[in-house]
Amino acid sequence: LSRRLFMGTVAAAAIAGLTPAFAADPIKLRISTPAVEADWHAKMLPVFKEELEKAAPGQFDVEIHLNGTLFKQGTEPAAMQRGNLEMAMISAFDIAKQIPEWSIFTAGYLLRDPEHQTKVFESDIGKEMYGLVEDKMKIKILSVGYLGTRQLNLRTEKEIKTPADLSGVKLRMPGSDTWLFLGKALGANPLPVAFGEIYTALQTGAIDGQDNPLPTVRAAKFYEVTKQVALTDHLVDAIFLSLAGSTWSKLDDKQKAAVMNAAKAAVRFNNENRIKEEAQLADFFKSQGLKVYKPDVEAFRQQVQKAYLESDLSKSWPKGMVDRVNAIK
Ligand code: KDO
Repeated sequence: LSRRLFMGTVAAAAIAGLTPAFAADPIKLRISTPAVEADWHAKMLPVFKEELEKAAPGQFDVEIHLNGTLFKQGTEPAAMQRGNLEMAMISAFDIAKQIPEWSIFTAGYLLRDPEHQTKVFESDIGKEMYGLVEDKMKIKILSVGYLGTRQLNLRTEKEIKTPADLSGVKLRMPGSDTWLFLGKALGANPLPVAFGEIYTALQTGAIDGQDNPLPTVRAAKFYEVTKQVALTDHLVDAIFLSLAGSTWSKLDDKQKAAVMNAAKAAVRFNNENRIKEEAQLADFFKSQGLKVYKPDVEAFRQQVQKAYLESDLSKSWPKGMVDRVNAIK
């Protein structure tokens, strides 16, 4: 009977003018992110969708949910692990909550620039660290994207030259221990606030400032409610375009390759555009009336690196990993 039913489905598909392979429901891939529409990691998602459609027509149904409307910032990994979400762009900070070894990539002044970041994750280090995420979190990292280099962006007037100048400054950080650690290591008084609430918190003075890469300061319009940017370059930040393991394991080899290639194309689009824009934004913010300047970056580097190396976080880093990361040229 089941065989006859199956034949019936094929016949129905044939009548509808479809081949059986296309008659199957497309695999739904919902992507949830707090990113705003104007930011490059949001703009790269239609690229992912288009590339995937080209490589595997009709086989996937990609839905893009921005502004944290589907899942709140930081809740995406758990949602993927429970089978409630197929895709997200997660951070090293999200991963470090479940895999302490990963806190190495939350450390300020470790990765040197976007090129170093890409090379590190394309090396054996990437293989090992992605493997941990696959084994322990059942999440498949498809590709790493450059989120930009994080800078201090404050609504206050006083220039920040050294970590001591941040003493008592209410610096918004995303809400997790490793993020707050970074804020503290910089010398500030860190306060957890969700990304979507930063603008209002700056406007009302609930916080004195926030840290994000310049393209995000532009895209989320934080420059409208702040007075200065101190170019501390404290974190070469990454986002990892990821798929729930339960979804990944349902794909055949061709589909897996199509998803991987689409992810790489999307990330390439993000990286190229973001790097280009990042280099031009100091002038744009100056034209908007903000002060943009270099503080004593060495003073920040020394204080931040010391804080990490002396912390409990660094005790969980894989042996020799700092040296291996530094050795990648
Ligand atoms: C932020 O909340 O500051 C942050 O930059 C943290 C990142 O990990 C990432 O979640 C990002 O926000 C969002 O994608 C919004 O750009």
